[in-house]
Amino acid sequence: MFGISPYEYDDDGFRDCSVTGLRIHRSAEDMVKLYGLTAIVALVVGGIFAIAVAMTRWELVGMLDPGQFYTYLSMHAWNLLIFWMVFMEIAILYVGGPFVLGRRLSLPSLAKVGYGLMLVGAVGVNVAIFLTKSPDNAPLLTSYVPLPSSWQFYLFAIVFLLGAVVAALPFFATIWWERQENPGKTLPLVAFGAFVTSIIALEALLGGLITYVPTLAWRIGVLESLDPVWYRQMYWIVGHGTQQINLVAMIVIWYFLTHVLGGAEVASQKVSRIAFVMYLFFINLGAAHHLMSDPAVSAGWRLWNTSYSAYGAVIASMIHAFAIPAGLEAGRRAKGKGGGLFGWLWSSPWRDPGYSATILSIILFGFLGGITGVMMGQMQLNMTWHNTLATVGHFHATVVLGTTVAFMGLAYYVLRLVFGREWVLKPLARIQPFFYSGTMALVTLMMMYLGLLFSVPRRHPSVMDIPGTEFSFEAAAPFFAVFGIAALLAIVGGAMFVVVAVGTLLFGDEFDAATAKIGDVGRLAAADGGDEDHEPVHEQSMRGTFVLTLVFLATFVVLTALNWYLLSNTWQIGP
Ligand code: HEM
Ligand SMILES: [Cu+2]
Repeated sequence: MFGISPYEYDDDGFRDCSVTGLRIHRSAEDMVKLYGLTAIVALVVGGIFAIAVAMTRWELVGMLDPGQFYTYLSMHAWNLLIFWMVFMEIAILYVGGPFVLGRRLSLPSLAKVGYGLMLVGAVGVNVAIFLTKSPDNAPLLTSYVPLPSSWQFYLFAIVFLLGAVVAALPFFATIWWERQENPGKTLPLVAFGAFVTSIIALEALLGGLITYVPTLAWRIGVLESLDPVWYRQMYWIVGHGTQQINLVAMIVIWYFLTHVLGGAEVASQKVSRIAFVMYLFFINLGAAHHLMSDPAVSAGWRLWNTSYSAYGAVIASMIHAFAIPAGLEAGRRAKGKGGGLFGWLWSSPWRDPGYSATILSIILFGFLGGITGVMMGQMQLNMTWHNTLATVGHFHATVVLGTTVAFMGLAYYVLRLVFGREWVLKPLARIQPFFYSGTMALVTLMMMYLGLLFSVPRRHPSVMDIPGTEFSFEAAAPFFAVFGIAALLAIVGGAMFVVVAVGTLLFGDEFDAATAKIGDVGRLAAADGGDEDHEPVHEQSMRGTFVLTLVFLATFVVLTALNWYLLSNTWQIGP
């Protein structure tokens, strides 16, 4: 497909990847290309709208008027959070299933039908949002009832969700055939993680259909009314669920790329698998953390959710957060790559954008996205975060610093290993992950400060005041200046990725695995089964990771204490 792959396939349509050792079938490879490229188009569209949205929130520029702001914000959210991510995730399923298992993609025509539906849905949603006219409202991400959006918006959202369900079916069929033909074999960890991702995805997508089908019926007058409380509960099955697909897909990439590029060896596959299974049980309960300040939901449900259920998923995340760096440390020590406390980390291949993106994603997701998520997921602390810019800071730390950066890292390797092209503009590619995540980290921090210290609201085009009141946010202006400049730089960082990716596709030389530098473990075959001639991984020290864990714990404690202190200052108690 696209006629730009230099690879040759055997008579059955397979080829061997000399870098990963995977046996790849053309049916899956073509679809990975198609979905991956479409995702990048969505990233570009959403990124362009980021400029206008950020430059409106920076009052010095004040780009859009209130009427336009919500339309642009909705375009930003749907293209990035939904279309960029979900197209990419289907590609990841096809890598995690057929690629990793060395199989052809089952039911390939459904992959095409699914793609067609998703594309029609995505284009339709874009047009519907862009043409929104009163009395309809731009939907934002949440399209909360009873505010009406255009019926076309709901319709195309349904088409997209349906398409994604159809696109997931070939993955399930591939796994099913694998089980039929090899009943005794366990799935490799990456395929197992992809399988868990797909089950969470299916739950989320079905939740989305349960939400949007009645909403469409209501909008076109078939249903007289729709209960807003019901809507909010149902909506967050898909709203939260899609974020958990992002999370689990990102973690699968972390395992995959630290292994292929950095030589990581997971210390206990069993523990990592258990952590994936815990997600299945607990992650959906987290959906209620979006309703922590919602008066319609009972306090009992909120307490149960915050105090017990959510932590089942948090523990699973903590297990991965330990297992991945520990696997990297042990794997690299065993191969003699760096001693001392952190030698294994400093010596690792930071100049490889696939690798640096992965490590930056792990660190920044953990420290900025993860810690803030657990804090604001507590019923009490939620009161200081809810509906302020701090919330937006939190989720840009998860979906941008975490998922988007990890997806970019994977995309660098899809360009090389699937499209068979060597990167162009290598110096630019080398700094891109650092530049993008560094500036974006600043953006998220500023959003958090603005929200927590000044209570600047989210989703608000008029920044320095609240219209109709005496209220002024003047004191926050310096933070907005840093935010605005960092946002512009972050957009440049995103554009750098697109320039390298598109340039590579159009002008890249043929990728030569024999001479190219791939991480620093060379041509490590994923299929090598760990029987290389190096020291046993289990005998390696993991003290570096242990120290990092203590630093993480300390940060967690300090930030939580600080947040409770800020909460205690919110209201004066007593005379
Ligand atoms: C350079 C990159 C980016 C910048 C500068 C940026 C900036 C912003 C700003 C200023 C807002 C509006 C805050 C408000 O007024 O409430 C926003 C909202 C949002 N952004 Fe981004 N963003 C970027 C990338 C992304 C990416 C990559 C994603 C998803 C993967 C994303 C997802 C969202 C979502 C879901 C919203 C909220 C929409 C809503 O409230 O309904 N952003 N962003
Ligand atoms: Cu959530």
